[in-house]
Amino acid sequence: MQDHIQVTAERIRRLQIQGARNVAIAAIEALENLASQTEARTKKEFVNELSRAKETLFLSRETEPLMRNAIRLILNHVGKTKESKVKNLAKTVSTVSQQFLVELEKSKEKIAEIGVKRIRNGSVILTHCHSSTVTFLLKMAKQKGIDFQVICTETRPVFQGRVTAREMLGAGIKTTFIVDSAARFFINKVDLAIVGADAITSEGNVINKVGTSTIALVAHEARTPFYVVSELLKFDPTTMHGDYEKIEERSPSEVWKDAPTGLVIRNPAFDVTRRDFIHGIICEEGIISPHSIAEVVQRKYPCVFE
Ligand code: RUB
Repeated sequence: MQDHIQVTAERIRRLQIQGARNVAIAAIEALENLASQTEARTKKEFVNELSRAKETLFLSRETEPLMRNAIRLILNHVGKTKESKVKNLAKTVSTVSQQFLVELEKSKEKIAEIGVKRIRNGSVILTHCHSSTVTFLLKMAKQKGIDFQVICTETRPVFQGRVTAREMLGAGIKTTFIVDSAARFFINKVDLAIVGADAITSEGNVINKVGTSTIALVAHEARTPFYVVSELLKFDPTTMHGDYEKIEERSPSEVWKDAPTGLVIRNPAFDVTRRDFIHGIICEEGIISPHSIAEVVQRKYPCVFE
């Protein structure tokens, strides 16, 4: 029963499923699949099975609060229900998962509708890595007939920027591809920098693909607005209690396959952009100041703090 969970976790670990939102969706679908095929005979067995799946999925990547919040939410529902029949509990997993996916989709649309208003004819937008939330927003802008262009960074070491570039071209958006270190060179031509998020801390700092904070600094110096687009559920509740967001460190071979022996290679997947460099977080509740994130999440998703 845990096979599908293992496979999904492995695909997430290997970046075959990439981007916080896609990772969360894959994890939810794997849980649903597990529930639908369960052979558990009692509620206890079923809950144990879900908990094991949770552990495996949580271990797949370190910096994934959206996935964690989604799984917590689903397991919370199962834990709280008075229902004891496994068949009905499995149905609960399916219903809650489906509701979650619908809400996630709605949030993405809402975020795009809000963000699109910041894109004007002639705008040049800089983005980093591949965020499905950012690309959805940009495609919506194109569909609305706004004439703008995109600059995307290649995003070393595993080049997720190429995914963005292909997607933008496919949508008929004029796109320029640059190496990460050229961000400073181009920033004065940029009207708006927009990036996604993997995690948001209680202090309003944003964790996203490594290199994001450099772009934020460069944008700050050039007085270019820097926005983060993110669902509120990327908020990490553990940071409220003093925990630091864990920054995943990936294999050195991603950076240099046949590196000389003895060379120390560091490969953090994410970095932290301080709230002071973020003009606003565009979320499903509107454009908010990073300072108010905990309050807004508390209002919309109190269960995250349980
Ligand atoms: C992806 C990345 C994305 C965020 C947001 O990193 O940093 O910007 O996950 O994506 P990786 P989305 O490729 O290491 O997963 O908006 O799709 O959730």
